[in-house]
Amino acid sequence: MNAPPTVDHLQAEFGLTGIVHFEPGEGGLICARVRTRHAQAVIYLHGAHVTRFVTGGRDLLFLSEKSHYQADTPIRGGVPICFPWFGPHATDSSAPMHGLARTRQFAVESVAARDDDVEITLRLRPGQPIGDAWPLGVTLRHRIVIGSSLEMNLEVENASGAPFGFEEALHTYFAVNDIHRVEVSGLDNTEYLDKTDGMNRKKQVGPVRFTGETDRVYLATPATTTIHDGECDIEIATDHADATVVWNPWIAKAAAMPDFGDDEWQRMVCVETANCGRHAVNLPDGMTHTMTARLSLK
Ligand code: TA6
Repeated sequence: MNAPPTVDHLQAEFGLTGIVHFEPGEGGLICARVRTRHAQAVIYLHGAHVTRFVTGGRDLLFLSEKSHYQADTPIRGGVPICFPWFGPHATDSSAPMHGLARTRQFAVESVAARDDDVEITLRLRPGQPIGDAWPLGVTLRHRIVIGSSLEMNLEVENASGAPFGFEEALHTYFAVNDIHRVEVSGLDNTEYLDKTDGMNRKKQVGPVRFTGETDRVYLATPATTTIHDGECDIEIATDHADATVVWNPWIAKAAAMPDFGDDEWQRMVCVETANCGRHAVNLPDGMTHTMTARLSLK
């Protein structure tokens, strides 16, 4: 298997002067720093992980000050990619939470500047099957467009010779001023599974508000939700995503996470764009599925 490219090689092949710069980031992990007319962003090759997206003077993403930056651990915050399963593995309790992609280094497939936007495509194509969860011939691409909004396209290409079933999520951590003042609209009258209450099925009435640990998988969700934090609104527009996961660990769970500050629960909320559970994808051989989330400051 070829050695991963060096920072210098990546900068020489894909760098764009004054726009995209590849460099060692936290923990020596390689990242791309992106600067456009409308926004700045940071994207790690580790997990194809967007860790920052700053526009209108505000970073839309939360990044834990306690996050680890090492090859075998996901970065805490930003936009972790959950693939090819969401949550615990269905049968293997020793398998990592949220799948395999967020702790693997992606390759840079392309970098392009288009008008005021930058598009970076990162690719993960294991050289051999990973268990039976990721057969040979399945390629995962993360096509990220940095513009006045952050557009993330998670593309699964199946050339394995057989149908491929998977779950996926863009597990986005949003920065908010105070979770007690946050409302998430767009999920009214939607059914959800309450993971804090034995996965009981419930119906959302009005906007989602936060008064304790919140961990819900909303089903058959509308394409757009909006986070209101009292100072600004963040719109999440999606394509080909049938589930939305809403999570805040609150006090006890925050204290139990070594890579998360004890008080950081007050300044974040996860609103995740997903296809999981009954909305898992079954992709025929020869087909490609793309799930999109577009984050905009309103
Ligand atoms: O998306 C919500 C969730 O599944 C929570 O149950 C919690 O486990 C969270 O993801 C974070 O998971 P992680 O493996 O990143 O610590």
